[in-house]
Amino acid sequence: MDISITRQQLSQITKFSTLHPRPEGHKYAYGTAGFRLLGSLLDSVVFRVGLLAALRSRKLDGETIGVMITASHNPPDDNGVKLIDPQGEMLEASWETYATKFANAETDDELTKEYLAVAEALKINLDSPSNVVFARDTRASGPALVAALKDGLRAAAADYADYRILTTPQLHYIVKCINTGKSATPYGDPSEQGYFDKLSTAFKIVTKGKPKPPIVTVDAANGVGGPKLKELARCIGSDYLDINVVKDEIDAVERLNFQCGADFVKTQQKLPVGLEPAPFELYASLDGDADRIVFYYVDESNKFHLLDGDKIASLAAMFIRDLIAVSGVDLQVGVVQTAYANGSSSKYLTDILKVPITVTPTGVKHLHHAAQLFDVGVYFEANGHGTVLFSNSSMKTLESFEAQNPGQQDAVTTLLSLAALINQTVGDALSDLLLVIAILSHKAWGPNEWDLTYTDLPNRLVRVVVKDRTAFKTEDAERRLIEPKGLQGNIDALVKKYKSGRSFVRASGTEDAVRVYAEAATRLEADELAVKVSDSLKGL
Ligand code: NG1
Ligand code: ZN
Repeated sequence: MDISITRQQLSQITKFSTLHPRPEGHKYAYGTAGFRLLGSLLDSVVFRVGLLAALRSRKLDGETIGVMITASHNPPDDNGVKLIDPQGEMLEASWETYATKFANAETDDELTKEYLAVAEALKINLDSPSNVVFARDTRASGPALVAALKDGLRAAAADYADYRILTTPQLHYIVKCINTGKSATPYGDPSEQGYFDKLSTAFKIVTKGKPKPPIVTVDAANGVGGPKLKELARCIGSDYLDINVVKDEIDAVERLNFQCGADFVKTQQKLPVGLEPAPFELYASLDGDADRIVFYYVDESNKFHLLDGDKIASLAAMFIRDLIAVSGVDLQVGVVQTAYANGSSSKYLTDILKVPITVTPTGVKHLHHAAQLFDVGVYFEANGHGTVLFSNSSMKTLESFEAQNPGQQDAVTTLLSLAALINQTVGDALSDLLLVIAILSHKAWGPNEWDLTYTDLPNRLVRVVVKDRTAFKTEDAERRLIEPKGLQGNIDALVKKYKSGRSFVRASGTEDAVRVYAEAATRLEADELAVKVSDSLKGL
């Protein structure tokens, strides 16, 4: 390592850092969603994330790292930042600790020391190439945070490219495209147009010869998904698809995720405010950075029916399982869920579809890794974040498969096009939207036929504030408590009293509280079970 370059870089970091002072008294933590809090508290954090991204790229021989500035479904005044690893995956867990350390360094000097300490511990040559790309959502605090990020990247002497406003999954796509560009299997053209072209071409192949799908109305949460979806729909063309985008006021920044969007619809179990749906038409809501989607419809009596992440996973698993069966390829589709997946969905997958399920702790990175173990791994959180991963070996199997008849050939072509249609890096609301529309079009189903595949068990999610949430330790993918001692026995005794009863308690990873989940055969019983389990936490 060239000493003079190192010295120069460290002095630049100290110098630039004085422009991005750390607010006093705030403790930052890189959690499941990166750093996420009030935008006004993030300037120093984003500057420091720039330094870390530069180091991460150097550690990986100059592979490109992504930085996304977004707070997803959070309110407009929040913002956040997270790193994207070279294959478009979430940041490797061991680096989350460095991110937290950087963010909390008290002084400019301490920060510079931390930077050097990481470089030395991981044998990173500060003189080596570093490449970073970044983008942001539509929040008002975005441009200033981008400026802080650029300062961090300049201070650390990284090369960077600003992709301006993108959805989170678009940036994941671009990172993977850049890093696979020279490989035997390039993922795509590393540009927004490349993303639109890849999805629209795949959609047209998957739906070839099928009737044009009925119109879909999409609530874009007044976020970045609105303009991007319109552009995607334009690329596909109105001969193939009719999409009506509502809640697309990205300039009315205070309306972002306000009384609309995927999180509102899922947690409130109701329509976005102001939407007046026609019975049995398909509706969907995105979140603020377009990596989550939930669907819904109303019936003839205007009753709201939610089609959440579990319903999407079941639909996708069924469709892919059937295509594999028709094609005769030797591949296994599996589904990854968390404990929050509705019990009916798990039963449907296991008993009816005979598809294996893995249950992981909450957090997309756990689901993603577990899905990689299947030939074709479908994963979704109930809240609508998810995707379908095709392993490298299944891609090779499909590409080299010699079909014996046109039916087999069709099925293999559809499977290969699905792998292109579905974002292979991360849950992507736009790609998931097209996936669902394509499947419904194949089956000639409307939302109610899809809904009929199984009936959700009534459920209730309660947030309970406790003295110390870290006292809650779980096992069995968060489905059982090992501490506080004795509590699980009480929960078991309560659950036994309810038909189809299930309940579990775990500490939230994103809020200072624990969550109680309960489901049972009827609405009344699910509510009662949730209340009783919550009551059993009193005094803790
Ligand atoms: P926590 O706060 O750990 O329950 C929540 C969601 C997760 C996930 C993360 C990250 C529920 C019950 N939990 O986690 O599914 O989306 O936020 O955003 O929905
Ligand atoms: Zn999101």
